[in-house]
Amino acid sequence: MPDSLTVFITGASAGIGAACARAFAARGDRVVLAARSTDALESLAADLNGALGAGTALVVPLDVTDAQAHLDAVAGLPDGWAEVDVAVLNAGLSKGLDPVWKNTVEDVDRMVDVNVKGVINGLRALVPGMLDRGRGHVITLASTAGHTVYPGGVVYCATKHAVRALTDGLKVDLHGTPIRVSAVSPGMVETDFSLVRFDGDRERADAVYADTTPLSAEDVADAVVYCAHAPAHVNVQELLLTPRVQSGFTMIARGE
Ligand code: 8X3
Repeated sequence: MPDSLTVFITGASAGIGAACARAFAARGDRVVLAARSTDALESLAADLNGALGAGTALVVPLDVTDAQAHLDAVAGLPDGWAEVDVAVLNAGLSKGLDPVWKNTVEDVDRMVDVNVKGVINGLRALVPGMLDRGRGHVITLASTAGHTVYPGGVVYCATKHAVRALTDGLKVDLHGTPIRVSAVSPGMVETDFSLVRFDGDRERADAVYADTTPLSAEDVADAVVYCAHAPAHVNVQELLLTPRVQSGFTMIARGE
């Protein structure tokens, strides 16, 4: 792998995806910022290109649930950006906190489409080029929710179990090739995650992180960058990280 990587990041408009973009760019890598919300991407790209030099960040509008759009986005990358070294398949979300039989059809479709099919669409678009070039690294954002289940989060947990299965399965399918495959599985991270889950209910979202110290998006980005820049003979299969206050995946200490 070259020392300076071209990194394609889905869900790059906010949270962990945006933090990954900043972290990779800060160490001299170039970042392709993919998401539906192009206003946020343009602003992040302007920041990075202004601070670190033109050609640091490229904006690619992308709905990860659209398989053909994913293929077209990767095929349409301009010269100098097309050889993606690292794919950070980060786009994901949770909707609602209801028992599984009460989840709305819309919420279930959204979680499965983004979290599961979005990853598969990314693999279909990005892995063939890596195989052609004989180098590459796929990093998925899984979760502690891929290791457990908790009340109200069953569909979300199922999608994150699927992300871990897809990641482990990709490694098996790529056996004997130089392509690396990693999952980064964070526990509680303070981002817009809970705001999205609770449909913009700020009070309910803030209560999730009240009186405790969750991971930040930057903590998770550090882990992603570590996987990508580990020595070439090392494959981080999974990097599981939680805040110190989190135990047993679902126990959170407060008021320490
Ligand atoms: C986020 C972790 O436990 O809040 O992926 O669902 S959790």
